[in-house]
Amino acid sequence: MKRERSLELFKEAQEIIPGGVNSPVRSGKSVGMDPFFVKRGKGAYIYDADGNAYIDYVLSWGPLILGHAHPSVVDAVKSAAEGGLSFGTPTELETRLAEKIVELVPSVEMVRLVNSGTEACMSALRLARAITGRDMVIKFDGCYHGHADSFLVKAGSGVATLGIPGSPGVPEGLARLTLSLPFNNSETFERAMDDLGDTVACVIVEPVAGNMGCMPPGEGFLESLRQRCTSHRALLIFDEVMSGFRVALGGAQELYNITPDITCLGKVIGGGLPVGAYAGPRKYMERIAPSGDVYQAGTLSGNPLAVAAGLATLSELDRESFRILDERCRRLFEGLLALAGEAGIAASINQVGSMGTLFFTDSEVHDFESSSNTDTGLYNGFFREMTQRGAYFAPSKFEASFMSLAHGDEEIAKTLDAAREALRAMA
Ligand code: KE4
Repeated sequence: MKRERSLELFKEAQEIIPGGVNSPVRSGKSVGMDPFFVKRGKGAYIYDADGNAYIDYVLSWGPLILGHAHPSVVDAVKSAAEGGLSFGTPTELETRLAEKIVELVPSVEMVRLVNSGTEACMSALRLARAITGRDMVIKFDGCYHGHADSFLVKAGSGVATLGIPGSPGVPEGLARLTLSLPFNNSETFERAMDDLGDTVACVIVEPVAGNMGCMPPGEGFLESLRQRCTSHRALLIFDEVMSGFRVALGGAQELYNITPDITCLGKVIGGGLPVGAYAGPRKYMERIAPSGDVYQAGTLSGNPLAVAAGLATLSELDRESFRILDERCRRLFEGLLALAGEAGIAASINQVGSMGTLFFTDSEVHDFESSSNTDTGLYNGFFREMTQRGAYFAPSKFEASFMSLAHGDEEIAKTLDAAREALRAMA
C-alpha cells in the first residue's frame, strides 16, 4: 500500500505542529507506523491522501456511531451552518439536545454542554468538590478522563500512596489530591475508602473502560463503588464520554443498572463535532453558575453546528441499534479470536456493545496490569498487517476499537479475511 502523499504531509505537519498531530495517539508512535492523512470518509470507510481505503474501526475515537458522513447528520450541519455558525446566545437546539440526553440517560435531570470530554470531567470534578467541600479524588489505573491536571496522575509507588504527576507541569501538590487504585479491585477500593472515605469528594470511573483496551467492570465492582460512595457521602462520577451511547442506549449506567451522581458525556453526543457534557440530578447541577456558585464557562459551548450534529446522531439511535451493534461487534471479535487460535497465536478478547479489543495474551485481561502485560509487539504487528490490508484498528493496544451501524456483514467478512492472512503472516 503506497503512502507517499501521507508521508509528505506528515513531514510538513511535523515542522509546525508538535509531533505533526493535534493529539498524541494519532501519531502512530506506539505502533511504529507513521500516520496516514485522511481525505474523506463515508459509512464504514475512510480514504487517505494516496487514495487507499480502510474499514475504519477507530471512528474518530468513538463519536461516529452512525459511520462517516451520515446523510441526516451532514444535512443537519449544513442547514445549521446556513443560519450562521455561532452566536454566544442560547439557541433552541441546545435545549433539544439536553432534553434528548435527559430522556435517554437514566440518572440525568439536567445537562451542561461543554466542548470536550476533558472539559466535562474537569467541570464534574469541580462540582463534586464544591458539593462535598472535600478535595480528594479517587480514580483507577488505566482509566483516562481527559488531560486536566488532576487526572494526569500516576498511581503512587504503593497501591494506596497518593498520586504522583503523570506529566511534567502537573503540580505535586495537586497530584497528591488524586489517589489512583487498581480497576476492578473492590477490596483495595473498599480499604482505601475505609481509610480516606470521609475526605473523598468523588470517585471517578469509566464504568466500561476503553483506555486500557476495552475493559468491562468485574462482578460487583461498580456496586462496590456505589455503595461506598453512598456510605461516605462522596459523589460517584461515571465518565461515560466513551461508553455513553456506545455500550447501550442509556450507557453503562443502564447496562449495569448503577446510578451515578454525575455523568460525563462526549464523543457520540457531538456526532463528530466538539461536544461534551456533564449532567446529573437537578439538586447537583443547579450549583453550576449562573444558577449556582460553581463557575464554568465556554465561548463555543452548545455551538449550533455541533449541537445539530449531536442531535441528528442521537435521533437515529434506538434499542434495536444497540442490539445490532452488540451482535455485529461480538461476531467480529469472536471471529478474530478464532482466527488467532487457528494461527496458533494466544489471544483473548473483551467486547461490550460496539467496542472491543483483541489482546495478545494467554490469560484473561481484567485491569491495567493485565492489559499492560499483553504482547505489545504482536498487537503492533497485527495493527500494521491489518492496516496494510485495509482495516484500521486502534493504533495502540491501550485503546478500544469501535463499530458503527454502517459496519455490515460485508465489512465484517472483509475484515476477517484480512485477519486470516495477517495472523498467518504473524505466526
Ligand atoms: P476529549 O477531551 O478527548 O474529548 O475527551 C477526553 C476523554 C474523557 N473520558 C474518556 C473515557 C475518554 O476516552 C476521553 C478521550 N478518549 C481518547 C481516546 N482514548 C481520545 C483520543 C485522543 O486523545 O486523541
